Formats: sequence, structure tokens, C-alpha cells
Amino acid sequence: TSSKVKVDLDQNTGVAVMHMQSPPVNSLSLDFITELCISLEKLEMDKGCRGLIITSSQPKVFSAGLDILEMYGKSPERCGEFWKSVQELWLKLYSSNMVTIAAVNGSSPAGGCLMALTCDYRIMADNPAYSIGLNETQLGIVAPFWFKDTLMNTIGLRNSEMALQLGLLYKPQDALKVGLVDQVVPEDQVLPAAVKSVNKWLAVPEHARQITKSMMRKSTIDRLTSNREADIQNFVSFITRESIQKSLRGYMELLKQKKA
Ligand code: CO8
Repeated sequence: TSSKVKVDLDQNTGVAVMHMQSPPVNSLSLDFITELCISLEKLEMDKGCRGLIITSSQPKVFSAGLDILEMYGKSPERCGEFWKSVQELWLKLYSSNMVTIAAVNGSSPAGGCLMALTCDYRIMADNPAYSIGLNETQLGIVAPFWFKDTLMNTIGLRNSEMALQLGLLYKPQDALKVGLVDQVVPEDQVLPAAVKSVNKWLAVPEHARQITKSMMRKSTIDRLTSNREADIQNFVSFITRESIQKSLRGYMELLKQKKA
């Protein structure tokens, strides 16, 4: 029923495929994030759904990350509301009891990379035109501690140090080398490969797998849940600074130039 998120749940296998379809590039606006959260909540409550594959309906892009327009020229109240929704999306995904697989069928910078990182397993299309990574510093902004934690939990401290400071965007084969993605397959095989791996994960006794997942992720999740309000205040005061607004404006102009 929602326009930006299309969910196909296979009742026989208990696997849902969530298609992100917010043109042109699935940038995460407050509206889109809210729809994603509602869909996730429904699936989480549905006993018939045990596995979730997240993918994009947009050509060439998995998700362009947070919608830059939500962070530019907005009131502190609105920025706070936006950031709360970003936290909510991360919490829902990172703590999901479902097996979650990111079928990364396009570029996945910043918040898009974060979404993929919250999943249990990442499969990326083998197309050197695509890239994935936490490129925040390139925009003159700083990835929050829970973005950093999620990356570190995946690729380790040294790789994260380089990835975050340099704001690296990795091509699929390089992402595979550092462990940012788990598998790289031909473009038309991304979804079939995701179905194959979700079934492999679902073959493990469910309760044991869920408790193990929660054990692995609990301390990272607790760090945000016990600091949510401070994290919102921190974001709002950072993003509304004149110098940061200027950086964002410069970055948006750069995006437009690239196009021309
Ligand atoms: N937000 C808003 N609009 C966007 C975004 C975005 N993230 N990304 C792209 N767009 C817009 C473009 O400006 C363009 O608009 P228009 O058609 O009006 O000119 C349209 O979408 C299409 O974009 P492209 O022409 O660039 O499409 P391509 O297919 O050539 O490229 C890419 C797609 C690779 C996704 C490219 O658009 C890109 O690199 N986008 C920028 C991605 C990015 O750097 N995102 C970072 C967002 S910040 C974030 O997610 C975490 C922030 C943490 C905040 C912490 C602060 C404390």
C-alpha cells in the first residue's frame, strides 16, 4: 500500500523481498524512511516472515544515502525529527530478528552503505561503475559513532580508520577484498544469489541464530539507545552550523557539475 516501498512476501518460504522505489536514487528522506520503518515493523511482527532481502528498483543505485535536502536549510526541529527517523531505521534493521540480506544492485554511498551494513550478509553487483562506502568526510561531515561502530564491526579497526578518514567509496571487487561486501556476482545474479543465501541462513535453528545475532550486536545497539537524545542534539547543532551548510551546498553543486 505504500508507494516508495514494495514488499513481496513469499508465504511458502517466509522470505520477503523489499524493493526500494523512491526515484530517482532512493535518497533517504523523512517520508521514505518513515515508510521503510513501517514496512519493517510489519514484517518483524509477521510470524510468517523469517527472511528479508533488501534491494532497489531504481537503475544503477541501491540508495544514495540520506537525502541531502533534508539536511540543508531546514529548521533545527525538522533536523531533529529527521535524525530521529534515521536512528529508528538503523535500530530496526540492526536489531532485526529476521535474516537480512542486502542485494546491492547499484551504488551505495553513505547512508545507503549503512543500510547494507546493518544486514547479515551483503551481495553486490559486479559492475565497476558502482561503489559503496561511508564517504561522509568527502561532504565535509562526520559519520556518527554508530555508523562508525557498524563499519568497524564489519571490516575491523584498521580498514575503518582508512575508509572513514578518506571517505572511501569502493568498487565492488575492492569492497569484497576488505569485507565490506561478502559476495560479488554478475548483475543479473544478485537477487538469485540473495535467495540462495537467505535460505542457507534460514536453515540454521532459528532461536539459536537469533540469540547469537542479538549477542553479537547488543553492545553496539545499546550505545545508541542509551544516547539517542544526545545524539540528536549533536546532529542538530552540527548540521545547522553555517560552515557545514556551506559544505553541503558545495557538495550539491559538485553533484550537479558532474552531471553537466
Ligand atoms: N540526496 C538528495 N539528492 C540526491 C542525493 C542525495 N543523497 N544523491 C543524488 N541526488 C540527486 C541529484 O542531485 C540529482 O538531482 P537532479 O536530477 O535534480 O540534478 C538526482 O538525485 C540524480 O543524481 P545523479 O544524476 O547524480 O545520478 P547518478 O545515477 O549519476 O548517480 C549517485 C547516483 C552515485 C547516487 C550520485 O547521485 C551520488 O553520488 N550522490 C551523492 C551520494 C552521497 O554522497 N550521499 C551522501 C549523503 S550523506 C549520508 O548519507 C550520511 C550523513 C550522515 C550525517 C552525519 C552528520 C553529523
